[in-house]
Amino acid sequence: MTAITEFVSYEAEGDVGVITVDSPPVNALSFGVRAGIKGGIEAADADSSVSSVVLVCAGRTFIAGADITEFGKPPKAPSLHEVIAAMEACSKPVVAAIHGTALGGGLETALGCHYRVASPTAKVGLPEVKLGILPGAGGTQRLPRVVGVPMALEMITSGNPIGASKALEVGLVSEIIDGDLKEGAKAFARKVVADGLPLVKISDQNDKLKEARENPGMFADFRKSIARKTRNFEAPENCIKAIEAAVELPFPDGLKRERELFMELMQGEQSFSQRYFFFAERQAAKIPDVPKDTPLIDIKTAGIIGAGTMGGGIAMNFLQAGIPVIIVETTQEALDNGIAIIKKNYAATVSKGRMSQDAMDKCLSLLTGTTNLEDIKDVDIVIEAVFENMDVKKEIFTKLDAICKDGAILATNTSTLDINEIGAVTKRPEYVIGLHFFSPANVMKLLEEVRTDKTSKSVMATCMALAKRIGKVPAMVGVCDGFVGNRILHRRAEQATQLILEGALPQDVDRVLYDFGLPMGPFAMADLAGNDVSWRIRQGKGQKSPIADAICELGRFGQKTGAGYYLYKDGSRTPTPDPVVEDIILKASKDAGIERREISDEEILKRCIYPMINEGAKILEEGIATRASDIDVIWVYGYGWPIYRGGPMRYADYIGLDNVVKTLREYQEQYGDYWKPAPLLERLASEGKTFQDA
Ligand code: TC6
Repeated sequence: MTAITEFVSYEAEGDVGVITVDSPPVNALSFGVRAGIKGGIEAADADSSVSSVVLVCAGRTFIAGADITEFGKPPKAPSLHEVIAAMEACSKPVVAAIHGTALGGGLETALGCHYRVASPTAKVGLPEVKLGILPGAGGTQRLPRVVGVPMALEMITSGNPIGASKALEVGLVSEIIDGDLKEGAKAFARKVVADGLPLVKISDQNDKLKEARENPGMFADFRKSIARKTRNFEAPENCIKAIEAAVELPFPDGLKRERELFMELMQGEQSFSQRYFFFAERQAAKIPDVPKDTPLIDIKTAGIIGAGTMGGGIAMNFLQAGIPVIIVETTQEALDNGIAIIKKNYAATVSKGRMSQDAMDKCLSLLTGTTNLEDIKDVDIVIEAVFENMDVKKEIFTKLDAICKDGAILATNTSTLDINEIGAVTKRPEYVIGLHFFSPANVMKLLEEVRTDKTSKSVMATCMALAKRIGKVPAMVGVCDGFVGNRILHRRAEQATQLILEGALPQDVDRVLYDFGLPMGPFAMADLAGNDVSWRIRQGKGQKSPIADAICELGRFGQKTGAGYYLYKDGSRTPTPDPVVEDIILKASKDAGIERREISDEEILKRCIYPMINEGAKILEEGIATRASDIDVIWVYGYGWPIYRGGPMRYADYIGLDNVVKTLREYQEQYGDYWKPAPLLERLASEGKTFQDA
């Protein structure tokens, strides 16, 4: 075996030259891998003992893409283009042997081979759009030449991979290899030689482009079909333009156009933020004081207290991961209702074709309902999801402590209450943790995990791993009112309310935040969540909020009652501004002695977002969040902050912390100390640093 580079080796195995990439964790195309593959091809070409070549990867996956850590650094030859060109030009058939995932540059490398074979569990895709870029090594030119334009448009603009059997069906791979992949690939390569099959250069193939050449309207239709999903994103449009170039231009010119469109994206803020977020998400899964090898608690079964909206949604996550769930309610009626809703949700997913009937049946077979708390005595983890009341939660945790087996994790889904206080009623506070799911709990990706002063490392490590198992993205935070997500949300809500008192209307505030990229503004969100919940919390705390209270006093609890800050006519979910609400707002301004004024969109945006940033800085300073990027993960996955703006903290870095401080100081002078910049923010700004340096 010859080491071509540190990460790539070449060996003649009989009459097949085998190039092996071994660059953990995911065989990304760093300089050493690119140079190694090119060198391997040259070695195979020059090796008279071999008549074909196999490219295979060691470890858990084929090449998972370009090395994202190299982006933004000066390019180092050979480029991926040169590597792929060398493979296509090889005088002997080159076969890619794919296992795990062939993604991005990994699939582009495979498309540069003359043939591809795959193991049955392999997945292939071009996920670059999720990083705000496009497949820049010929992917937009080669993929449509193999699978046709409609499927290439779908794969490249969604970034979603396809499985091996689909890849076989559409001709992206030639054979699925059961058993030893390398041996299977070698046998395939020998067959290519024995049967005298051609050295297929995808760049020469034009047949699959014919359909689009004859139907240029295809692109306009496709643009329309994804417009809502891709609102404000730049990358999907450039992906489409690049595929159009594949149809309209000869291959070399198409490649050039792809390059221009790629560079445009690569140099933009959106892709910077999306690449930042890729690593932010992976960082968030790591807790600095919890070592990687911390022993995990085996979670085989779960108990969920409360079959309401949250409890039911939480249960669905576990069922889908194949973990049996016992769900507990106080009355049979509430239990039946809760289980009926779970079934209805699954049935809706099946009817949309997103789940098979078999999978639904399997999930439901893992679900048991009970009104007897004792029935959960043997589960490995309990998640309490009853309404937000400290006394109720304390009572439940006292009972759980008495009933549940030793070593069971006791988690609460509280979004505001002090979990140290909840843990203190048990004899096992080290097993108590917050697992804050976001509504709808079966859909939202975030799991805000809350460690108390006593939560053990093993419980934390287990819950981080569990999050991944049930398809969530976790971020670990500390105890404080509202934890990270809602604490920041409250700052925005305060300003949204203040803005409508001073002169804006709900639709103005909501429009500005929607245009910024959020899925909806604070008032539409309040109407969706139900205004009665916060009304009751205010009543409990003896607090008042003139506009919100007046709206609730009219029974306008939001979408569910057909009216809230907006009207929802005839069951519609589209908010319509309502003069009744405007009157309430004008009266509230008058009562408060406020002379209403015109408020610019720019002021609305800054007034809503800058207090969030300032609160984020305080949260960091207090050690409630470990990293600024964890706050961003929470806001992207829990509240729909646009990923192309990275998160509130990354957005602040983009604006420049000195600019944020300057505006906060101006507001402080105008409106008082609420706006005082957090000391951490002041310090970073004065040192010319960013939150990422904190
Ligand atoms: C592209 O190809 C563009 C080409 C154009 C060229 C002109 N680079 O996700 P995991 C790290 S763009 C560098 O936890 P999994 C990751 O940070 C790329 N590092 O594992 C983590 O490091 P840590 C297109 C990478 O088993 C470790 O590997 N490709 C890369 O849950 C494990 O990752 C993609 O977008 C990379 N490309 O999932 C694919 N990929 O341990 C991106 C991963 O220090 N990758 N790392 O935290 C993935 O989707 C997933 O990693 C996975 C494995 C499905 C491959």
